[in-house]
Amino acid sequence: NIPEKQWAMVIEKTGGPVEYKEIPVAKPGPDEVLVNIKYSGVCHTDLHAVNGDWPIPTKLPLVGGHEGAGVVVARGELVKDVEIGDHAGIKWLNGSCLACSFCQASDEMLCPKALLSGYTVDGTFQQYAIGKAAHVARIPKDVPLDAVSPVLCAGITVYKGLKESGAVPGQTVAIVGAGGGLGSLACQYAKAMGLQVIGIDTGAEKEKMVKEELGATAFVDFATSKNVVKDVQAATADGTGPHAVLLVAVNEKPFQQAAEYVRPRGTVVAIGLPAGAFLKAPVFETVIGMKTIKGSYVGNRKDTGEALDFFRRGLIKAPFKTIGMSELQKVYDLMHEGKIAGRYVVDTSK
Ligand code: 8ID
Ligand code: ZN
Ligand code: ZN
Repeated sequence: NIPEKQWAMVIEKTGGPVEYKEIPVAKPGPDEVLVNIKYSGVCHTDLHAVNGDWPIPTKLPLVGGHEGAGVVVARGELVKDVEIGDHAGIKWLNGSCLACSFCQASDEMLCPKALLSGYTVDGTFQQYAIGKAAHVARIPKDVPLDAVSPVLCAGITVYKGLKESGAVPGQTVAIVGAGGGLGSLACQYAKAMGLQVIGIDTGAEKEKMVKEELGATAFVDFATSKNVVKDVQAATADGTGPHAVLLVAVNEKPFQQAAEYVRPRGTVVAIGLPAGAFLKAPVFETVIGMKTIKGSYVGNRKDTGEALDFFRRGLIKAPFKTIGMSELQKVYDLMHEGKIAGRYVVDTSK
């Protein structure tokens, strides 16, 4: 009972518009599964893809989306370890070669042949999406598909970023963009990992959410603070700054500021991908403070399983709002204005 046609959100050209359309349901290849997507989170990456913000072009026409959670309805003849009826997630890394030196080292996100959902292959803003069986996320059946969908990109990415930061329980991490999709999950993963959180973002709604719902111990409003560097350092116990900084904002400024307020020996992890942006750091303070600056990009299959397990154990509760998939443009508009506290999740049946 897999239909021939389905509803999807499609862009024909870079810049949009994104249109609600009936398109054919694809058939899975030998090593692929077809997932009936129930819910898909909307990541700022989807908006970057529409806008053509990055140096790599997308496929066109394009079905965006890469936080898709649903039920496996078909599989190719080579697929043995995913069953029809299993709950599965299609994430940013749709597939990789599994043979190159990066794949061999479990760094499959660095695979030169990586397939990217909602970017180089069609993604999850459709009712039936294709994923390589080796890479679909295994979602436990007792987990709600709407609430778990943002874990499939935002959750995996911030969990990996926190591991890459080297911060250990008891230490302090600053989350820059704490009120957004990645940021709200970062606050929750950080807390679950035993870290103290300083949230940096703007506005009363995000401040309330970050402090009261997400468990941050301090909040710095980047728009009203007279000196973000001083305010972030002042929010740490000894005033020397956070041990780690996770940059998940879509704005160049904090990428040029974080190395100033991170603690000596501390690590700045760049995750957000503002268009055309550059990192900057004062050489003197970076050297004499022995500071580390690095990038972090989604996560591997092991990180995926671990991030999902934190969620299954009830450690991750980040606010989300659900909206019909046909209203995706509204979500993009709010996202563009920076007005989303937490994540939007689209319901593919509407
Ligand atoms: O693997 C990766 N590296 C990866 C994975 C997933 C997403 C990277 N990303 C990238 C996205 O492409 C995007 O560039 O992470 C970025 C954040 O994605 P998001 O969380 O989905 O975006 P959002 O929900 O719009 O949240 C952004 C937040 O940043 C705040 C905004 O107020 C918003 O809450 N912000 C901004 I814009 N400027 C800020 C500043 N100067 C700021 N917060 C603090 N200081
Ligand atoms: Zn994403
Ligand atoms: Zn590879």
